[in-house]
Amino acid sequence: MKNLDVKFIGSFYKLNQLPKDSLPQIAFAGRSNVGKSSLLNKITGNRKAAKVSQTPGKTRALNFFLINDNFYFVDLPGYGYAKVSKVERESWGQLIEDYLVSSQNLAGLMLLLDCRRDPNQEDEELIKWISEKELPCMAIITKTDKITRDKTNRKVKQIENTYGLTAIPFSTTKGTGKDEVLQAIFALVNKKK
Ligand SMILES: Nc1nc2c(ncn2[C@@H]2O[C@H](COP(=O)(O)OP(=O)(O)O)[C@@H](O)[C@H]2O)c(=O)[nH]1
Ligand SMILES: [Mg+2]
Repeated sequence: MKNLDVKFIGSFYKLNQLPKDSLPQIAFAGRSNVGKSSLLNKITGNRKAAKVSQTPGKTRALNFFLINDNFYFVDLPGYGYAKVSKVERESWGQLIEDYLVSSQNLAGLMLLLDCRRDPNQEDEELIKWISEKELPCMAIITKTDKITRDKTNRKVKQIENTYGLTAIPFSTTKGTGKDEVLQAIFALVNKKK
């Protein structure tokens, strides 16, 4: 697939700052270090997305990227970072929940899960919020180059059976899953339009 055209739109800390147009939005979530920036790099074929998302300060914001002048990627703050205070952690959670619950243009959530870990409480909360809204949620199982193909298949089945989500295995080093993730995203965008 061709590279995507990526334009950084802004980092937002409050819902009333978000773009007011009605273009579909695809949100990306996951605990910090799960491989979200690497995935955004890989699927867009563009370093801009990940670079912005790693700028200090912006890691706590909703980072909006306009893709192909047609829809948005919304990079949600990573969670579960040990050095962060409880109060700070709760305020991020609140921003994410408010966004997921209130956004009219959200086409779906891509939830990144490390293949070697079990989903944590925050992962499960996200799944709950999005399913209460009856919005599509897809799991992306990251870093699958770290485990065998057998283990990857078992992990995919486990996530699908436990949460009722479609799960896509992904690896930035091997390039696994790029086309599947992009296809899923385009399908969600077209469904929303
Ligand atoms: N082996 C392997 N390492 C990865 C993969 N994706 C990300 N990483 C590594 O995991 C670490 C965190 O990645 P990053 O994209 O910054 O995670 P983020 O905090 O979720 O944005 C970095 O050291 C990456 O090089 C992958 O598919 N395979
Ligand atoms: Mg990152």
